[in-house]
Formats: sequence, C-alpha cells, structure tokens
Amino acid sequence: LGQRGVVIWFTGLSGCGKSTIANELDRLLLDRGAACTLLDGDNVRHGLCAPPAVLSEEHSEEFASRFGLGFGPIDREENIRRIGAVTELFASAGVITLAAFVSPYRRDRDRVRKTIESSGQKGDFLEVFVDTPLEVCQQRDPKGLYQKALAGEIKNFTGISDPYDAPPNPEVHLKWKEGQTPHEQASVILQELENRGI
Ligand code: GGZ
Repeated sequence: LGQRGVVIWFTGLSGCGKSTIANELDRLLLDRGAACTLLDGDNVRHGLCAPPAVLSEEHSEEFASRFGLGFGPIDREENIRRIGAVTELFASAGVITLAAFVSPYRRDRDRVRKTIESSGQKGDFLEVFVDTPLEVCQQRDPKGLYQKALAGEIKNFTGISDPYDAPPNPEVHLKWKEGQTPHEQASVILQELENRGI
C-alpha cells in the first residue's frame, strides 16, 4: 500500500553488467513484495523500438526504416525518449521501474530525469552509473560485438566509435571492483533505496 513509483535508470557501456545487476535488483525487490518491472535492450529493442517489419511482414521497407531504431545519435535519442515515456507511465502507477540501457548521451538521460521529476517529485529518478572500465567490457565481450566494432563491422559502437558521456552526479556510482558479484552490486542499490525511504 502506498508504494512510491520511482525510476531506477542504469547507464553504462555494453557488457558493463547493467542488465545482470538490474535483473538481480528486480529479484531482490520482488522477494520483498515490491511491485516492480524491468525494461532493457532485450525486451525493448525487439518490441517497442523494433522496426515494424520485424513484427509483421505487411509493412513496407520504408515504414520499417522510418519507425525502427538503430544506433545513430537520432535513433538513440528516440530510443531513450520512448523508454522514458514508458517509465513515466509505470512510475506514475506506483511501480518501481528499472531501466537498463547504454543511454550514452547525457542530454537524453537528463531529459528523462526532467520528465519523471516533473510528473512526480524530485528524487523519483535515480541514475545508477555502472562504471566498468572499457577494457573489462571488451575482455568480457559476451556477444562478440566489441570484436566486430573494432573490425569496423559495426558502426557507431559506444566506447569504440561513438562517445559515452559518464554521468557527473549519479545517485549511485557502482565503480568496478575485481571479484564483486552482481548480487553485491544490486545490494548497494537496494541499501540506497532504503536510505531514501523507498
Ligand atoms: C552500442 C550496441 C550497438 C552499438 C548493438 N552501440 O551488450 P548488449 O549489446 O546487449 O547491449 C548493447 C545494446 C544497446 O542497446 P541500447 O538500447 O541500450 O542502446 S542505447 O541506449 O544507446 O539506445 C549491445 C547492442 O545493443 N548494440 N549495436 N552500435 N550497443
């Protein structure tokens, strides 16, 4: 009863651990009986932000290229705008909403923050910077994307051929430490939520 809807926004490089930590936090919150939900690249880029042609063969190529999102700056901006709008809907319904996206541009993240704070209150948007060094992400390379980006097979790849603006003042800064588990990192966020009375 009376749960406050907030947005917990994870940002960081591909392979930094955002989705894993967000999934872990989601589980910890569910265990505590919280109403929460998780949005990440896996469920959003294949649905809300996928080219319509992926969803139905009846759409024309042109329609698909107008509405499906890639990784150019305008596409990323639109991706984050759509996700921001969805997180606002969930949060205003009292749901703790976890969003895990590279979201490399500070301006796009700050816009979502403004949207959330203006429809709710200050403190309803918590930015979590998953600060894992590029070298570590590159070494993990679970999908082989860094290798492809370095070979020039993927354009505009964050950290390689596209910039990442680190958040200057995130509410939670998860600085990478050798051997730390996603569970430990999620627990740091949970503690921060408790400290803030969420
Ligand atoms: C960054 C890319 C790119 C490029 C494909 N740049 O590790 P992943 O695979 O699972 O997470 C990355 C995901 C990024 O999608 P987002 O929606 O989070 O990006 S953004 O917030 O910038 O809109 C990566 C994969 O998609 N991927 N191409 N060029 N990541």
